[in-house]
Amino acid sequence: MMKPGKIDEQNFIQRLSPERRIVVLTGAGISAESGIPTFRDAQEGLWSQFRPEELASPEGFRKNPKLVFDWYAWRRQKVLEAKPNLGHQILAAWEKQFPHLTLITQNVDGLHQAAGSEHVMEMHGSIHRLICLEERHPSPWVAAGSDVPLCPRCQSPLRPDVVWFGEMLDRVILQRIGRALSQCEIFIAVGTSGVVYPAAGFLDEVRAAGALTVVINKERVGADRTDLFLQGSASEVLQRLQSGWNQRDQGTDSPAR
Ligand code: BJW
Repeated sequence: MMKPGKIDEQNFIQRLSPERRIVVLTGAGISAESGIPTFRDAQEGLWSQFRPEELASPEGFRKNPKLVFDWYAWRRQKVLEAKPNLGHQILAAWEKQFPHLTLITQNVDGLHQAAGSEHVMEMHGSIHRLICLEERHPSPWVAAGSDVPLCPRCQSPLRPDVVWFGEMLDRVILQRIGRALSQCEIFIAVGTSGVVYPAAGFLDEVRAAGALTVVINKERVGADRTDLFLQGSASEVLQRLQSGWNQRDQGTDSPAR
């Protein structure tokens, strides 16, 4: 394994190639430039008095379903008003440029798909769907009245189809993620605080197995655990990598092995 910071940006661009098995993991930071509050910023205003675990957990929902439902309805409204940004668009273009790229997102906003990414692994579900609490019957979104809406089939409360703290991730998605990570040669984490498992463990896992790792974040998060740390906004850094790749692709440089 390389020591942290052992590779520079130019060297990384040289190593990119359509043959490489690349995994990109995105977090809330990539959608921040679309005006979507990051997960930990989403406790703003009205919601600032609550801890994330109170709003994003089955216990929180059972204790105060209307509060949690309203928080998700507020966040979903922000998402519906948002547009994907350059960061999402570049990753959508990478899906075509790099045929062995796997895009895993912790985000529930659907903005990667809105930007044109066709194969997105939404590991924490989607804010655009509802399921019922007891049987997980799917339902389209319905607004809450004075209480949370109920499942038309079994009358249990409807909740967003997202993965809350203490809940298991979808088994099939986990298997697909496991396969992608086991084959991964280049791992890029974009805009995630790296505190929520299992996603928080991916970087160490692939790095220990010999993959090259890159972390992109506005703050110095994870800089000491990765081969390359690029500080800046997701769209700015991805754009820089994209132009470096375009120049290399049009030039005569051959990829480093
Ligand atoms: C920018 C930027 C810009 C801003 N450009 N960057 C092992 C050890 C310890 C605990 C556990 C463990 N395994 C499991 C657990 C328990 C728990 C957990 O991880 N707890 C931790 C808090 C310690 N995990 C679970 O419960 C998971 N389930 C599970 O593992 O099941 C088995 C099990 C259960 C119980 C015990 C043991 C095993 C499920 C986790 C589900 C997480 N769900 C949420 C809510 C989803 C729905 C919703 O969105 O409301 O997912 S929580 C929340 O965090 C959300 C996010 O997807 C996730 C990650 O957040 P993210 O994306 O990193 O956002 P932020 O806001 O934290 O960070 C944004 C970053 O962007 C910052 O760094 C900024 O600097 C940066 N940034 N602008 C670039 N423009």
